[in-house]
Amino acid sequence: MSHHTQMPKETGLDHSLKVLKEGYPYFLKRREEMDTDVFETTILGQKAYCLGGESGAELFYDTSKFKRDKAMPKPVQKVLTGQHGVQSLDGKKHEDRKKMFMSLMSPKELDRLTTLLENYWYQSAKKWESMDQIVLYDEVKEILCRTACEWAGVPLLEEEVKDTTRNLANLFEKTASISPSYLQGTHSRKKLENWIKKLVQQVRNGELKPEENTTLYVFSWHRDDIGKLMDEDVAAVEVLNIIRPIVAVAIYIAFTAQALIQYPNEAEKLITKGSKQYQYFVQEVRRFYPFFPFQAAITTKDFTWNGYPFKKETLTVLDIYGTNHDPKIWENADQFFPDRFNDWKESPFSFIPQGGGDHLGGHRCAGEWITIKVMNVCLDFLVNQLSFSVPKQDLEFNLTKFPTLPNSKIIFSNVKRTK
Ligand code: HEM
Ligand code: MYR
Repeated sequence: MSHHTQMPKETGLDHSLKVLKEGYPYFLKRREEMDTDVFETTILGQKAYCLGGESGAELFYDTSKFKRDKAMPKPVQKVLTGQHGVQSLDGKKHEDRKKMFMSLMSPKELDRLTTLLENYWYQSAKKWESMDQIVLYDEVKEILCRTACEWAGVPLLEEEVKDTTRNLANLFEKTASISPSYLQGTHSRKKLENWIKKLVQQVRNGELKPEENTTLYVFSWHRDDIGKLMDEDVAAVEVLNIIRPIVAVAIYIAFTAQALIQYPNEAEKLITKGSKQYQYFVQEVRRFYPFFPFQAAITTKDFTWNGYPFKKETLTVLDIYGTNHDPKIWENADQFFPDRFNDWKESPFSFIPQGGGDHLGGHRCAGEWITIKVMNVCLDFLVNQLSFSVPKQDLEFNLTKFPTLPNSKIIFSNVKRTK
């Protein structure tokens, strides 16, 4: 007989509004109050388990107990992720699809992306020299849109750059906003899916011949375990699952710049301490700043964990932000301190800005290495290849916006290239 204990529980009717009102810290606040890595609450009109901390994350990524099919709320699918993509798959189907994504992530392909990115940064920086001031976040979104499309083998004309950047950004900027802004998100998704779907058709009928190592080629010709090509709609969703999040790295670049401005002592160390310090800085930006707030799954069976009974078919939420700020894992968790990564004992479940567990065997972010690479390249540019002034501006960020961003979006003036 297993011994059952009552799971800590937040009482009351439905707490969805509290999640929206309190924002990123909602789950950690409850976990600290109840001193627990797991508690039960009611959100989206249903009972839900909330997991966080190292032990909670480890449980969440146990694929014998949780599935992703139908876990993501529909409004999120209709804007951010699309439907029937890798995020919603389980078991063998997921493994096959995830292998397809990870096949793009070789060091050689990351180098190709780096070269494109450096080139577009350089061109933009030249343009900035003749401007009074720039909004860094907006500029970087455009740089990353050009980089992502070219890297993915997706043709993009100069006159399409502005609209495409805006539509891709709408997918992650408007997901969690209230209408009519949300409707712009659904509209952008429809447009983008139609666009990419046509390109997949053209690849398949031979009208368009992207390089064989590119996303567009690989995804258009990928055959699953039973030898079937993906539906055109699904192929479009998956190509967007590459180019959208590359553009979203702009949010981390805005926070990187915010950190350079707010923590001049840490910025100074980059100049005196060399390349390892860049890696610590990037990791600390990913830990410290709020981005992907939480992830959802559904229990596949009844089971007991640490004495707590879990019921089958129950929504379960992983607290990403709170795990990265968990005082049980991180000393002075609310301080920006890159050197903490100097002697960090690497664990797949304590540092989870882009999900935890395993890339191939689980749902951990397929683009984590791209993200880190892009952030390193941009940090180097900001520190070593540009000079700029920082006019008075509002650098705060609002913890109740998903995703959030420094309010000013980072304004630079007097931008000059130093190399
Ligand atoms: C999944 C965060 C960038 C592609 C995820 C997940 C998170 C995440 C939290 C879900 C993990 C889970 O389900 O347990 C982020 C953040 C990024 C980022 C904060 C910064 C911008 C990227 C990039 C790419 C990418 C650059 C591709 C080039 C994916 C894909 C998945 C995913 C394909 C689905 C994986 C699966 O379901 O197996 N990401 N990501 N992401 N990410 Fe990212
Ligand atoms: C991407 O996949 O494009 C990168 C990260 C985008 C983050 C957007 C976060 C706001 C949406 C909240 C979703 C909650 C999921 C249950």
